[in-house]
Amino acid sequence: MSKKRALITGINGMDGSHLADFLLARGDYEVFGLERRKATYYSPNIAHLAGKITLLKGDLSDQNSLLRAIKECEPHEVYNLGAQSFVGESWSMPEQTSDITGLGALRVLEAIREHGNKDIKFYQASSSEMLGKKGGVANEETTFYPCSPYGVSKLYAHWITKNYRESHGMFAVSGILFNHESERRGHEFVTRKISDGVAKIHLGLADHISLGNLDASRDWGYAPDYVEGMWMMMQQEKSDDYVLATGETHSIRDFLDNAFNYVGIQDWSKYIKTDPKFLRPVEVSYLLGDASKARNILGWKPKTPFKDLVNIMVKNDIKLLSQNK
Ligand code: NAP
Ligand code: G4F
Repeated sequence: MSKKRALITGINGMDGSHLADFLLARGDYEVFGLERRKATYYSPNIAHLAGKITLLKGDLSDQNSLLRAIKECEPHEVYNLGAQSFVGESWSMPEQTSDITGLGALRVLEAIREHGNKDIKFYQASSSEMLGKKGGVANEETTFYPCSPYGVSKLYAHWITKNYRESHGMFAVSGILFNHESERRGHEFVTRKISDGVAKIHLGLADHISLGNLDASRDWGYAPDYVEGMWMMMQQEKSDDYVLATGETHSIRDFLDNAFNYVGIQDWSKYIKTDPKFLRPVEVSYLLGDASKARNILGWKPKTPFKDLVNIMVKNDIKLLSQNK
């Protein structure tokens, strides 16, 4: 039986690499990854996939490169995971964020439409950051109130995905994913900053971590659980929007508690410095998702409890730093 072909934008990001692992482990996919040009060729998240996936050069700001990638790969499924994904940075680069995170989705949809194969399925990586200031428990029906250039860009991408579903009859899914993390998370995000910082303190390589607002709460899950949910959405008869979330929310302080407890430290206050440069012009204080629709229709549920997620991340950073010591 011939394999399905999946094209993943953002292949070397956290989710892109986990999705590639998931699809390859299934055994019935050939995986293509879109990677933009960079000065060095080292991509740690996909180093283990050398020879197992095909990398195509392309950029979400360049329409023709996307069309060429679609033509070369002839995909059955396209997962648009590429983005300027760091909320904090979106205030310093609002235009670039809108171009890549917002218009990038439109360009991928247009490349698929231009290519003309109506059977290609499209997944858009939408975000709980679109909910922004809403507060409370959110599901697919909750009104959006984004409050960062990133959130606004994601909302454009979310709506253009729905629009292409409705106006062109495309199979175009939007996965509204709440925060998910893993040992492959970028170092500027708060969870990785903490796991890396705690590992350094444990190994005597640092004496503090500088952070911003410790009171914000996030619905944090484990990324490998979430990429399975993305795939499940793409296997449905009809395309739709789905929330993926754990249904639990924890503050940054809770994350710190768990991370420091893993290395045997109960009172972590002397290891944390607050630095105003990590505060945001507008803060999303609280995110909590209701993934009932995904549970009922897709049969998806998160498998990794919060405590395990924190332990996986701290353990991995201790291992990485010990190897490099
Ligand atoms: P990530 O690790 O930051 O990965 C983003 C990827 O996008 C990277 O591979 C990056 O490539 C690529 N990219 C950036 N600009 C590009 C451009 N101009 N052209 C082509 N590729 C470009 O993000 P993630 O956490 O895996 O998230 C995956 C997607 O889900 C993102 O769209 C994110 O916004 C969204 N999302 C994430 C979460 C979460 O909690 N993780 C929740 C909801 C939604 P480089 O390595 O070259 O920079
Ligand atoms: O880790 P964060 O930067 O993630 P944030 O802003 O929630 O965004 C992530 O999740 C979104 C889904 O809701 C994705 F769409 C997005 O791509 C990304 O993956 O910040 C989490 C919280 C914020 O409240 C922030 O103010 O942690 C707080 N925080 C406190 N100190 C910090 C820091 N965040 C960062 N990055 N660095 C700090 O020092």
